[in-house]
Amino acid sequence: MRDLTAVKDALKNHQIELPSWAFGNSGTRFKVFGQPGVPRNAFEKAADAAQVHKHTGVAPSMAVHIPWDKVDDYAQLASHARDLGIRVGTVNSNVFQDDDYKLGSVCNPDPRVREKALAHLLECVDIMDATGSRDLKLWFADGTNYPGQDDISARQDRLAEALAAVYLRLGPDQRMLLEYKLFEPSFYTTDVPDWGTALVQCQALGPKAMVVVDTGHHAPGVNIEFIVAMLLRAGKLGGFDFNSRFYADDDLMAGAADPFQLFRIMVEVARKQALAPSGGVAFMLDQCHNIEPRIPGQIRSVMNVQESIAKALLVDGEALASAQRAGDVLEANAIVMDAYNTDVRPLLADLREEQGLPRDPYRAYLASGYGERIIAERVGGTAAGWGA
Ligand code: RM4
Ligand code: MN
Repeated sequence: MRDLTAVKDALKNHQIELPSWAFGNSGTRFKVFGQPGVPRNAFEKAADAAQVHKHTGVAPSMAVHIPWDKVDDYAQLASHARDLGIRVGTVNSNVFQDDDYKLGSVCNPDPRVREKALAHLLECVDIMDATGSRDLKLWFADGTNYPGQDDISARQDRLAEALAAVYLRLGPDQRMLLEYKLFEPSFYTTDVPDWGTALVQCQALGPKAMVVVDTGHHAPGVNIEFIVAMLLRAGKLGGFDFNSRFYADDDLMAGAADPFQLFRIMVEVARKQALAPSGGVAFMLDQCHNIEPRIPGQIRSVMNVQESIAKALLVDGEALASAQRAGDVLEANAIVMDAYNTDVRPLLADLREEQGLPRDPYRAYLASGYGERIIAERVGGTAAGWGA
């Protein structure tokens, strides 16, 4: 059993970033079920994100998505967030919702469209300068639907060219995180479909280019913790987009479908000492709350991530290493399973209490009255949602 003080210290230092878009209305391509009290703009999203931090104590930043979170003055948004006790985190670019991007953005065969997409990515770096954000997250919907539609390798060249231009624009402390996704919206080829493609593109750029692992972006059955171990070994794991899936990119609450997978991923991260902010891994949520209330849904996700980390930290590293050296398969597996099967909820509740936080952030939020207040106050205007 690990030293509990060390486990608690690691948990205290760990930070989880919230996605602004989780607070707006979202849905499937069939229907968006709007909810009352939803934010109308990025400022109100920040207020909701601050509630998650207030009750959990571990979510001090909110990622923004441009143009969904477009504001006139980004420095003002950053200072508004600071006043609320949080900060603006990763800037997510969006080059997938404009008519021009039908055949792709930075991989489009038309140079005019490529230039337009690149200009948006560079604008996102300007926004990072204004907000003081470290990371630019790049996810491209680019790909093709039919064999022969475009040249697979020429599209990689166009991608590399755009990424190189963005890379050059980054400040000394800024990074770009390249995200991969197996398919959707493209169904035949996707230009960044997997960690191999993302890694090859990032390695060609340099140390400020890192790979993001979105847990929902793999084929069923893929061993994500293996990918995480490989990226950590290469020094290229820039961050996670946590969400949970049963089938494809379901974007459900982290840890909902397969908490054991989340634990196995965290074991790899914890064993490489990459949990602390100094490890350079951004732990972000990327979720949509289609049917459940959004703020408590985010709180639940944060708690699920925390529980998986606490369990990962409970793995007895020395005993595991010695069982592995001895080739004791059953003992090594038992050590990992003992940690997973530990109920860490009392440990986390005690830790929160020691920090002056509620023992149960989910119930504390429900009792706070904030949910009722925003329903009463946020009347009129247009509720934030996808497709800004
Ligand atoms: C993508 C990807 C990106 C997210 C968009 C909304 O599938 O996960 O990270 O920004 O969805
Ligand atoms: Mn994502």
